[in-house]
Amino acid sequence: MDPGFLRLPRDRAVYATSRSVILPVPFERTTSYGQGTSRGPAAILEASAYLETWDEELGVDPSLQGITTLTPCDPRDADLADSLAQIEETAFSHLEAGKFVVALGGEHSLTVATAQAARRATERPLGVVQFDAHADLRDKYMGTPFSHACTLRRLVEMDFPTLAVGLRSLSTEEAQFAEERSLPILWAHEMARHPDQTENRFLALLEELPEEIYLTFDIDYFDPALVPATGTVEPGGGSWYPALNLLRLLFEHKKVVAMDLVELAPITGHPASDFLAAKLIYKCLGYLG
Ligand SMILES: [Mn+2]
Repeated sequence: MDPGFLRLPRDRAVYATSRSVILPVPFERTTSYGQGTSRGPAAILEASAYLETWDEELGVDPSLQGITTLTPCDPRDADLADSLAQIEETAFSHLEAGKFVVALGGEHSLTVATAQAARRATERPLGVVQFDAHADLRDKYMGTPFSHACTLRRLVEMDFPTLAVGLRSLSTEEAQFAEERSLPILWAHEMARHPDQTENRFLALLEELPEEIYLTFDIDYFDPALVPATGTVEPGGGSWYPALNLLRLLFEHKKVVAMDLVELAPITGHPASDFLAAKLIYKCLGYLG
């Protein structure tokens, strides 16, 4: 059994009084290059045990809000569609109970399930904010429409308004689809050229989205010099504090109802990426307030 998130004392990890739940989803079926995202949740939980719970930026201890770590949701005997349906039902049950759900991937394909669960639970329009190197707008990839490379395409087709941040890799087909649908995208090259304008542009694009938001954070958003432990690395990604600033703005300006962190593929002996992922989640729980 993995330690719970932050290895909290028992009274801060009681389900009934927890504001948030951590849902490990070691789901990996369609990874195309590197593998190992199924080991992501355990690595994040392990690293989280060594984090300090005091947040020096916020001047509070966000763990006092209560954080329960759930049994992993790992429907590995079902086919892809059934697996996603099981993940959706699991996430939905906790959202319906009023919890802020943090899904730990696993590969990006699980987001279709968790975002849909969040929309059913809120019963209102739900925007999706995606931090990612890749557009994930393919119609099909390696024979399946449920691939990690198709996640945002499915969400757009399900009428989720989206905002993508940090993109720096997509196919011609994906670029055409984004253009046709006028999808809002904050490109990595623009963020690099005009770093002083990034926050204002992010806020302006955010304003166009519904009040309630699902956050999907693909760890390959970050530069691989900072986070090498992911399946499909792309140079030129984000760094730590600018990413935190954008996340803080997101939580301040919108009601984020659930989130995931996906595509961490731990490298044995190099725990820096695992620690970054664990801390990123804890920072988000602090911004949730
Ligand atoms: Mn990606």
